[in-house]
Amino acid sequence: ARFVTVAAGQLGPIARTETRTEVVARLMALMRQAHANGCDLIVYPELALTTFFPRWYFEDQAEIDSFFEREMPGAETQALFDLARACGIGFCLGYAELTLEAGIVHRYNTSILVDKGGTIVAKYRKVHLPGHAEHEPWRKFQHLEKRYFEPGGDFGVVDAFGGVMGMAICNDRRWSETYRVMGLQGVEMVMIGYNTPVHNPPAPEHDDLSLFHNHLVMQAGAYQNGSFVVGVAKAGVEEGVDHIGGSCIIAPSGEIVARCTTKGDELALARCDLDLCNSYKRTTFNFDIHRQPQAYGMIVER
Ligand code: CDT
Repeated sequence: ARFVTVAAGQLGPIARTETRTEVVARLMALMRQAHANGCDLIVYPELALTTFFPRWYFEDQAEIDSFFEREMPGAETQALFDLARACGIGFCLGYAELTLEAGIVHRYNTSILVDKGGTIVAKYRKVHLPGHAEHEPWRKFQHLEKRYFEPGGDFGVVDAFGGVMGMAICNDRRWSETYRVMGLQGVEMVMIGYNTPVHNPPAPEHDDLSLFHNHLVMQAGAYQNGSFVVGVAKAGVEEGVDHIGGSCIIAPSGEIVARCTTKGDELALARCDLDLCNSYKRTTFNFDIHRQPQAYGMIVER
Protein backbone atom coordinates (compact mmCIF):
# COMPACT_ATOMS: atom_id res chain seq x y z
CA ALA A 1 0.00 0.00 0.00
CA ARG A 2 1.09 3.59 -0.67
CA PHE A 3 -0.97 5.88 1.51
CA VAL A 4 -1.38 9.61 0.92
CA THR A 5 -3.63 11.21 3.51
CA VAL A 6 -5.15 14.17 1.75
CA ALA A 7 -7.41 17.05 2.78
CA ALA A 8 -9.75 18.93 0.49
CA GLY A 9 -9.39 22.44 1.98
CA GLN A 10 -12.65 24.06 0.95
CA LEU A 11 -13.03 27.82 1.36
CA GLY A 12 -16.19 29.78 1.96
CA PRO A 13 -16.60 33.13 0.22
CA ILE A 14 -13.76 35.66 0.05
CA ALA A 15 -14.98 39.27 0.14
CA ARG A 16 -13.48 41.78 -2.29
CA THR A 17 -12.22 43.80 0.69
CA GLU A 18 -10.45 40.83 2.29
CA THR A 19 -6.65 41.20 2.24
CA ARG A 20 -4.20 38.51 1.13
CA THR A 21 -2.97 38.33 4.74
CA GLU A 22 -6.50 37.64 6.01
CA VAL A 23 -7.04 34.94 3.39
CA VAL A 24 -3.66 33.34 4.09
CA ALA A 25 -4.64 33.18 7.79
CA ARG A 26 -7.72 31.13 6.75
CA LEU A 27 -5.57 28.86 4.59
CA MET A 28 -3.18 28.39 7.51
CA ALA A 29 -6.03 27.52 9.90
CA LEU A 30 -7.13 24.77 7.50
CA MET A 31 -3.52 23.62 7.12
CA ARG A 32 -3.13 23.30 10.91
CA GLN A 33 -6.32 21.19 11.08
CA ALA A 34 -5.12 19.00 8.23
CA HIS A 35 -1.76 18.53 9.94
CA ALA A 36 -3.46 17.70 13.27
CA ASN A 37 -5.37 14.98 11.38
CA GLY A 38 -2.19 13.44 9.99
CA CYS A 39 -2.49 14.76 6.42
CA ASP A 40 0.41 14.63 3.98
CA LEU A 41 -1.20 17.15 1.65
CA ILE A 42 -3.94 19.81 1.56
CA VAL A 43 -5.57 20.94 -1.68
CA TYR A 44 -7.02 24.48 -1.86
CA PRO A 45 -9.43 25.96 -4.45
CA GLU A 46 -8.82 27.79 -7.72
CA LEU A 47 -7.81 31.50 -7.29
CA ALA A 48 -7.71 30.90 -3.54
CA LEU A 49 -6.09 34.19 -2.51
CA THR A 50 -8.78 36.66 -3.61
CA THR A 51 -12.42 36.96 -4.47
CA PHE A 52 -13.32 35.46 -7.88
CA PHE A 53 -12.63 38.69 -9.78
CA PRO A 54 -13.60 37.55 -13.35
CA ARG A 55 -17.21 38.20 -12.29
CA TRP A 56 -16.55 41.91 -12.91
CA TYR A 57 -15.66 43.90 -16.02
CA PHE A 58 -12.68 46.15 -15.28
CA GLU A 59 -11.04 48.56 -17.71
CA ASP A 60 -8.24 49.72 -15.43
CA GLN A 61 -5.33 47.30 -15.92
CA ALA A 62 -3.83 48.28 -12.55
CA GLU A 63 -7.07 47.23 -10.87
CA ILE A 64 -7.04 43.90 -12.73
CA ASP A 65 -3.41 43.34 -11.82
CA SER A 66 -4.14 43.91 -8.14
CA PHE A 67 -5.67 40.41 -8.11
CA PHE A 68 -2.47 38.82 -9.49
CA GLU A 69 0.68 37.50 -7.77
CA ARG A 70 4.03 38.57 -9.21
CA GLU A 71 6.00 36.26 -6.94
CA MET A 72 5.28 32.89 -5.36
CA PRO A 73 5.89 32.83 -2.51
CA GLY A 74 5.42 36.57 -2.11
CA ALA A 75 5.37 38.77 0.98
CA GLU A 76 1.87 37.66 2.07
CA THR A 77 2.10 33.99 1.04
CA GLN A 78 5.51 33.26 2.57
CA ALA A 79 3.85 32.41 5.92
CA LEU A 80 1.89 29.57 4.29
CA PHE A 81 5.08 28.06 2.87
CA ASP A 82 6.79 28.45 6.25
CA LEU A 83 3.95 26.71 8.08
CA ALA A 84 3.92 23.89 5.52
CA ARG A 85 7.64 23.30 6.03
CA ALA A 86 7.31 23.48 9.84
CA CYS A 87 4.43 20.96 9.80
CA GLY A 88 5.87 18.78 7.07
CA ILE A 89 2.72 19.01 4.96
CA GLY A 90 2.42 19.64 1.23
CA PHE A 91 -0.18 21.80 -0.50
CA CYS A 92 -1.76 22.59 -3.84
CA LEU A 93 -2.78 26.24 -4.27
CA GLY A 94 -4.58 28.12 -7.03
CA TYR A 95 -3.80 31.80 -7.73
CA ALA A 96 -3.67 34.39 -10.51
CA GLU A 97 -0.11 34.52 -11.87
CA LEU A 98 1.47 37.54 -13.55
CA THR A 99 4.84 36.74 -15.09
CA LEU A 100 7.34 38.34 -17.46
CA GLU A 101 8.69 36.12 -20.24
CA ALA A 102 11.21 37.74 -22.60
CA GLY A 103 9.95 41.14 -21.56
CA ILE A 104 6.30 40.30 -22.28
CA VAL A 105 3.66 40.18 -19.53
CA HIS A 106 1.61 36.98 -19.28
CA ARG A 107 -1.34 36.32 -17.02
CA TYR A 108 -2.40 32.79 -16.14
CA ASN A 109 -4.90 31.03 -13.89
CA THR A 110 -2.36 28.83 -12.11
CA SER A 111 -1.99 26.02 -9.55
CA ILE A 112 1.19 24.94 -7.83
CA LEU A 113 2.10 21.81 -5.95
CA VAL A 114 4.39 22.36 -2.97
CA ASP A 115 6.16 19.46 -1.25
CA LYS A 116 6.57 18.88 2.50
CA GLY A 117 9.78 20.91 2.48
CA GLY A 118 8.01 24.03 1.13
CA THR A 119 9.45 23.67 -2.39
CA ILE A 120 7.29 24.19 -5.50
CA VAL A 121 7.56 20.89 -7.40
CA ALA A 122 5.01 21.51 -10.16
CA LYS A 123 3.10 24.35 -11.77
CA TYR A 124 -0.01 24.04 -13.92
CA ARG A 125 -1.69 26.83 -15.95
CA LYS A 126 -5.40 26.44 -16.74
CA VAL A 127 -6.04 25.22 -20.28
CA HIS A 128 -9.85 25.42 -20.62
CA LEU A 129 -10.73 29.06 -19.86
CA PRO A 130 -14.54 29.37 -19.69
CA GLY A 131 -16.79 32.35 -20.15
CA HIS A 132 -16.22 35.26 -22.52
CA ALA A 133 -13.74 38.00 -23.45
CA GLU A 134 -16.02 41.02 -23.91
CA HIS A 135 -18.31 42.80 -21.49
CA GLU A 136 -21.80 41.26 -21.64
CA PRO A 137 -23.98 43.60 -19.55
CA TRP A 138 -27.09 41.40 -19.96
CA ARG A 139 -25.57 38.87 -17.55
CA LYS A 140 -26.30 39.11 -13.82
CA PHE A 141 -22.55 38.76 -13.39
CA GLN A 142 -19.64 38.40 -15.78
CA HIS A 143 -17.33 35.42 -16.34
CA LEU A 144 -14.38 37.15 -18.01
CA GLU A 145 -11.68 34.49 -17.72
CA LYS A 146 -11.11 34.65 -21.50
CA ARG A 147 -10.33 38.37 -21.07
CA TYR A 148 -8.08 38.29 -18.03
CA PHE A 149 -6.06 35.10 -18.64
CA GLU A 150 -4.31 33.40 -21.51
CA PRO A 151 -4.54 29.61 -21.78
CA GLY A 152 -1.77 27.49 -20.31
CA GLY A 153 0.29 24.82 -22.00
CA ASP A 154 -0.38 21.20 -21.18
CA PHE A 155 -1.29 18.61 -18.58
CA GLY A 156 1.94 17.35 -17.08
CA VAL A 157 2.36 15.03 -14.09
CA VAL A 158 5.01 14.90 -11.40
CA ASP A 159 6.40 12.21 -9.11
CA ALA A 160 5.64 13.49 -5.60
CA PHE A 161 4.12 12.26 -2.33
CA GLY A 162 5.05 8.70 -3.30
CA GLY A 163 2.88 8.72 -6.42
CA VAL A 164 2.14 10.33 -9.79
CA MET A 165 0.38 13.63 -9.19
CA GLY A 166 -1.44 15.94 -11.60
CA MET A 167 -3.40 19.19 -11.51
CA ALA A 168 -6.32 20.74 -13.37
CA ILE A 169 -8.40 23.83 -12.67
CA CYS A 170 -12.17 24.22 -12.52
CA ASN A 171 -13.58 24.15 -16.06
CA ASP A 172 -10.84 21.66 -17.06
CA ARG A 173 -12.69 19.06 -14.98
CA ARG A 174 -15.60 18.99 -17.43
CA TRP A 175 -13.36 17.79 -20.29
CA SER A 176 -12.52 14.09 -20.55
CA GLU A 177 -9.25 14.93 -22.36
CA THR A 178 -7.93 16.59 -19.20
CA TYR A 179 -7.94 13.33 -17.27
CA ARG A 180 -6.97 11.15 -20.22
CA VAL A 181 -3.81 13.12 -21.05
CA MET A 182 -2.71 12.70 -17.44
CA GLY A 183 -4.00 9.12 -17.35
CA LEU A 184 -1.69 8.32 -20.27
CA GLN A 185 1.17 9.50 -18.04
CA GLY A 186 0.04 7.19 -15.21
CA VAL A 187 -1.55 9.81 -12.97
CA GLU A 188 -2.68 8.52 -9.57
CA MET A 189 -4.10 11.69 -8.00
CA VAL A 190 -5.57 14.69 -9.83
CA MET A 191 -6.01 17.86 -7.74
CA ILE A 192 -8.69 20.28 -8.97
CA GLY A 193 -9.74 23.59 -7.44
CA TYR A 194 -12.90 25.30 -8.64
CA ASN A 195 -15.16 28.39 -8.40
CA THR A 196 -18.51 27.42 -9.89
CA PRO A 197 -21.51 29.74 -9.71
CA VAL A 198 -24.80 27.91 -9.26
CA HIS A 199 -26.28 30.14 -11.97
CA ASN A 200 -24.93 29.88 -15.51
CA PRO A 201 -26.27 32.96 -17.35
CA PRO A 202 -26.22 31.46 -20.91
CA ALA A 203 -27.84 28.21 -19.70
CA PRO A 204 -30.03 28.80 -16.62
CA GLU A 205 -31.70 25.45 -17.33
CA HIS A 206 -28.50 23.82 -16.02
CA ASP A 207 -28.59 25.60 -12.66
CA ASP A 208 -30.43 22.86 -10.77
CA LEU A 209 -27.89 20.33 -12.05
CA SER A 210 -24.70 22.23 -11.19
CA LEU A 211 -23.72 20.07 -8.21
CA PHE A 212 -24.67 16.87 -10.06
CA HIS A 213 -22.52 17.84 -13.05
CA ASN A 214 -19.62 18.69 -10.72
CA HIS A 215 -19.56 15.20 -9.24
CA LEU A 216 -20.48 13.48 -12.52
CA VAL A 217 -17.42 14.74 -14.39
CA MET A 218 -14.92 14.18 -11.59
CA GLN A 219 -16.20 10.69 -10.74
CA ALA A 220 -16.09 9.70 -14.42
CA GLY A 221 -12.58 11.14 -14.80
CA ALA A 222 -11.37 9.19 -11.77
CA TYR A 223 -12.88 5.85 -12.83
CA GLN A 224 -11.98 6.07 -16.54
CA ASN A 225 -8.34 6.71 -15.70
CA GLY A 226 -7.94 4.67 -12.51
CA SER A 227 -6.97 7.73 -10.44
CA PHE A 228 -7.95 9.53 -7.28
CA VAL A 229 -9.48 12.97 -7.85
CA VAL A 230 -9.56 15.69 -5.21
CA GLY A 231 -12.05 18.43 -6.12
CA VAL A 232 -12.04 21.56 -3.96
CA ALA A 233 -14.53 24.43 -4.08
CA LYS A 234 -14.58 28.05 -3.19
CA ALA A 235 -18.15 27.87 -2.03
CA GLY A 236 -21.07 29.97 -0.85
CA VAL A 237 -22.39 33.44 -1.59
CA GLU A 238 -19.43 35.59 -2.62
CA GLU A 239 -20.14 39.23 -3.47
CA GLY A 240 -23.78 38.33 -4.17
CA VAL A 241 -23.05 35.27 -6.36
CA ASP A 242 -23.85 31.81 -4.99
CA HIS A 243 -21.22 29.14 -5.67
CA ILE A 244 -21.59 25.38 -5.36
CA GLY A 245 -19.68 23.53 -2.65
CA GLY A 246 -19.48 19.77 -2.83
CA SER A 247 -15.71 19.48 -2.35
CA CYS A 248 -14.83 15.82 -2.36
CA ILE A 249 -12.24 13.09 -2.61
CA ILE A 250 -12.97 10.40 -5.20
CA ALA A 251 -11.39 6.95 -5.36
CA PRO A 252 -10.32 5.22 -8.61
CA SER A 253 -13.56 3.23 -8.34
CA GLY A 254 -15.38 6.51 -9.05
CA GLU A 255 -16.85 6.51 -5.55
CA ILE A 256 -16.84 9.64 -3.39
CA VAL A 257 -14.98 8.64 -0.22
CA ALA A 258 -15.18 12.00 1.62
CA ARG A 259 -17.00 15.25 1.00
CA CYS A 260 -17.74 18.61 2.58
CA THR A 261 -21.26 19.30 3.76
CA THR A 262 -21.13 23.07 4.34
CA LYS A 263 -20.41 25.99 2.02
CA GLY A 264 -17.79 27.47 4.35
CA ASP A 265 -14.16 26.82 5.28
CA GLU A 266 -14.15 23.05 5.82
CA LEU A 267 -11.92 20.02 5.41
CA ALA A 268 -12.82 16.67 3.88
CA LEU A 269 -10.21 14.02 4.61
CA ALA A 270 -9.30 10.63 3.17
CA ARG A 271 -6.46 8.17 3.55
CA CYS A 272 -5.87 7.27 -0.09
CA ASP A 273 -4.01 4.09 -1.01
CA LEU A 274 -2.52 4.93 -4.40
CA ASP A 275 -2.14 1.19 -5.06
CA LEU A 276 -5.94 1.07 -5.45
CA CYS A 277 -5.31 2.65 -8.87
CA ASN A 278 -3.54 -0.50 -10.06
CA SER A 279 -6.57 -2.70 -10.36
CA TYR A 280 -8.21 -0.24 -12.78
CA LYS A 281 -5.03 0.59 -14.69
CA ARG A 282 -4.24 -3.12 -15.18
CA THR A 283 -7.71 -4.37 -16.17
CA THR A 284 -10.61 -2.36 -17.59
CA PHE A 285 -8.48 0.71 -18.33
CA ASN A 286 -5.26 -0.98 -19.35
CA PHE A 287 -4.53 1.57 -22.07
CA ASP A 288 -1.79 -0.51 -23.74
CA ILE A 289 -4.15 -3.40 -24.35
CA HIS A 290 -7.55 -1.79 -24.83
CA ARG A 291 -7.21 1.76 -26.21
CA GLN A 292 -7.88 2.22 -29.92
CA PRO A 293 -6.13 5.51 -30.75
CA GLN A 294 -6.42 4.93 -34.52
CA ALA A 295 -10.15 5.57 -34.04
CA TYR A 296 -9.67 8.81 -32.09
CA GLY A 297 -7.90 11.04 -34.63
CA MET A 298 -10.79 13.46 -34.92
CA ILE A 299 -10.30 14.52 -31.31
CA VAL A 300 -7.11 16.38 -32.18
CA GLU A 301 -7.79 17.05 -35.88
CA ARG A 302 -10.63 19.48 -35.12
N1 CDT B 1 -13.93 28.93 -12.71
C1 CDT B 1 -14.53 28.20 -13.65
O1 CDT B 1 -13.90 27.65 -14.54
N2 CDT B 1 -15.88 28.14 -13.58
C2 CDT B 1 -16.70 27.51 -14.57
C3 CDT B 1 -18.03 28.16 -14.53
C4 CDT B 1 -18.92 27.76 -15.62
S1 CDT B 1 -18.56 28.43 -17.18
C5 CDT B 1 -19.05 30.05 -17.15
C6 CDT B 1 -16.86 26.01 -14.36
O2 CDT B 1 -16.69 25.26 -15.31
O3 CDT B 1 -17.20 25.58 -13.25
